[in-house]
Amino acid sequence: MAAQEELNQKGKEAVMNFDDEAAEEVAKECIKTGLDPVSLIQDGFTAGMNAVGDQFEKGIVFLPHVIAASDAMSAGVKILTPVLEKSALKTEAKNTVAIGTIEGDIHSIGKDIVATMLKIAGFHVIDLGRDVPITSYVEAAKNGAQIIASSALMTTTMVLQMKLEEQLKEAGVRGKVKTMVGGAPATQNWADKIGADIYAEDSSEAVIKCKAFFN
Ligand code: B12
Repeated sequence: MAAQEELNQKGKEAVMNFDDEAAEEVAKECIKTGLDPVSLIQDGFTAGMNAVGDQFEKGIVFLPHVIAASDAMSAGVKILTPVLEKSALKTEAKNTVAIGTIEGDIHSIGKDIVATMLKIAGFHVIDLGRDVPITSYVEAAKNGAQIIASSALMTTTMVLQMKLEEQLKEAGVRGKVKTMVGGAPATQNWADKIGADIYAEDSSEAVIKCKAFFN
């Protein structure tokens, strides 16, 4: 197995074993050996998180396990983030993306990854956080953000992405910004239905589509 694959597998296992320390160790090993941190996040930690998500859906593990797995993932990502952001400083940040997890939704892992990858790609990213009131996105649009990005992980909260479209229109700023939606339940169909400009399935696609918008 190639070194990167082996490292990713260790990252996946650390998350599946709810092991913060192991996740941190894998992250440190990644930095030390000069392997790709983006691959470790996407093909290692995220793969582990998705596996735990599947087990949760099947009733094999329960909410405390999901919390423990997401803590392990966050511990690993936290070690990698400064390294990732260092490479971002080399590019000149000029285009602004305001991103947050929508009102009522506290799922932040995916949103954080998208925010980090956009930063690495040279965007100026305003992270609004999670459980973000619609009014905060509207404020960001008024204050000059060019892309308003919202994450929703639940079918109950994704409807608020539609409300966001409406409130941007009501505030008279919809024409000034592009909107981007994402999160597990969101699809291209959903984006089309609510009138969002960009849908991306994952962080790599989000970067490609945001770059295409500015070019
Ligand atoms: C981890 C997790 C949690 C953690 C969150 C920790 C954190 N800080 O984020 C905790 C334990 C806190 C949690 C809580 C809850 N959860 Co939860 N959770 C999950 C789980 C297992 C994984 C989500 C995750 O982090 N995946 C890994 C990341 C990397 O993937 P991602 O989020 O999909 O992000 C990627 C893409 O979607 C995309 N993306 C994400 N955001 C954006 C934004 C933009 C703009 C773009 C372009 C792209 C993009 O790019 C990302 C990177 O590739 C999912 C199951 C699943 N398989 O999705 C359930 C899940 C989302 N949770 C669920 C539920 C129900 C809950 C709770 C209500 C549980 C409860 N009974 O209390 C609460 C919610 C409370 C609230 N108000 O929000 C349900 C939602 C069901 C539904 N369809 O509505 C799911 C689907 C599980 C299930 N099958 O029941 N959860």
